[in-house]
Amino acid sequence: MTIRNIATQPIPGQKPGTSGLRKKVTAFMQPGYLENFVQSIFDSLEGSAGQTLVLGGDGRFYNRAAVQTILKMAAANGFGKVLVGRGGLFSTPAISCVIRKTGAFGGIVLSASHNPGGADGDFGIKYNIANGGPAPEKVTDAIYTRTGTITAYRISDAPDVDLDAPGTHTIENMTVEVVDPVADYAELMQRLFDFDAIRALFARGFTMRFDAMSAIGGPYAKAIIEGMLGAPAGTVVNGEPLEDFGGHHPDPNPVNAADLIGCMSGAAAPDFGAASDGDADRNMIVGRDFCVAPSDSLAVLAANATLAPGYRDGLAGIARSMPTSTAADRVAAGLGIRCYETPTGWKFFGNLLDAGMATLCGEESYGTGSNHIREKDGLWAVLFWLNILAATGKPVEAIVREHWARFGRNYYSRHDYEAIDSAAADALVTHLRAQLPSLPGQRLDDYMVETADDFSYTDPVDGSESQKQGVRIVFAEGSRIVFRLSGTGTEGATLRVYLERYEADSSKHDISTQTALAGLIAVAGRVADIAVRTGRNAPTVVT
Ligand code: VG1
Ligand code: CO
Repeated sequence: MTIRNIATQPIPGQKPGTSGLRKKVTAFMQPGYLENFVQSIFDSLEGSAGQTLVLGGDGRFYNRAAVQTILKMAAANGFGKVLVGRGGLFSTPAISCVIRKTGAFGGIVLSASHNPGGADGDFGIKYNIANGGPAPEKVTDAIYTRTGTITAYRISDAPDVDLDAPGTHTIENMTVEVVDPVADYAELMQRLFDFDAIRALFARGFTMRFDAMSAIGGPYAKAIIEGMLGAPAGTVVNGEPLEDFGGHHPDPNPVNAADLIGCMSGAAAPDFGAASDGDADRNMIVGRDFCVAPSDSLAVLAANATLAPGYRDGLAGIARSMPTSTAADRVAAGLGIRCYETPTGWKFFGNLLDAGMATLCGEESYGTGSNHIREKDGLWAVLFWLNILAATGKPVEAIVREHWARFGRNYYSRHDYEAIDSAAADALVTHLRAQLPSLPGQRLDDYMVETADDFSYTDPVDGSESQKQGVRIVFAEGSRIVFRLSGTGTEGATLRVYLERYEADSSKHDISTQTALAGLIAVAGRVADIAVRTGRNAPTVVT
């Protein structure tokens, strides 16, 4: 075995977005593409010599090859040990769990998460720091800067490691330990939730359908829900991780998980439905003929948190991303705790969790989590719901309706315009920004603008600042429209329009969401000139 120094040159565009670097898998497979980025990560770290790294991915196309390359590069860059999931697999929450549990230096997550996979799909890579969470912007900025000056990468010419053989292997002076990707995570879940009560619920005949969308959530859901909690075999469907996710788009929402939504309708429907995304950090919660909006899910979990053993002592605070509905704020106010508003992306929750300022966090994009790890966690949310269902004996819909009756309902929807022209998207945002000073005090149809700004965030823990995180127009009585461009897409630009309207009156909680928001949708279209500027008459995806 020898370590080689391979000459390379900077490859433009290796800028991490909302959650790591995501590109078409064909881009990642270009010579030096992955290597340049990985070397830039390693060059940006201080004190990594002899340290432990955790490594794995969601099993999408190119996962195995990328794991082998990174192992050889980690050895050549002086790491002492790498813990890699069997088969090169780890869900994003499980990597976070293992980094924390083993006190590792950091981790590398291979995933493009909710983006499609396969030979024509997307690939991604993300660095996580010692707290188990995604690297903050200070670190990702340093990595990106390094990609612009890199001249060589270091790699061992050792043979491939047998990733299917649990146990210890060596590359140069580095140990590679192939570990069970599920065990530590399952053990943590067992400590947070009342497994006895959930087991008794299933024993009473409670039925569930968990759709893992042929992604990495399957092995975790099978081991925990069917294995430890005794749900019948077959409760978890699409439970085998496939390189192309079986052609599914592993982004759990009612559009992409239409099959699950279909199964949750009618008299034969199971009591409870759930799905997770490519890397198993997102969750969708479904009752019989009833979809739970992610922002509502966060609020319901917060309001009922003390039913779960891991949260029995209550919450220190709640955090949500700015575009997420303010339903959680109402719960926080009721509990007398703070609700923090952060930019989009889980990396902004890390400091609040580390400082003990927030216990639960969530995003409107089907992401929920807590201080148990530093990533959002799909199965965690599903188990939390199961715990609540077991403790209350009520169906999903009743729990949500009672929540609305108590706190009011935040009608909420996100409209995505995918793969639009990048220049047109930028111009649309510029046009919105130009209107910001004149909007407050204006009446737009039925809505009076109270404030309008481009969201900027100052981290209350380290004072770091993030600007231009989304244009928001806030109306009297709490209605909002937020516009931002996606930072995870790989084709053109994606415009996200977030719409929210609060309704306190419980006799008005039965309107369909799009009808309830129709007035705001019209205002959004006009203010941003969406149809003309995007060339689209309707959004690509409505969630
Ligand atoms: C999207 C979501 C955001 C989420 C991010 C990563 O980002 O809106 O809330 O944190 O994906 O989720 P964007 O920039 O495309 O809006 V995942 O499951 O891809 O790690
Ligand atoms: Co994800």
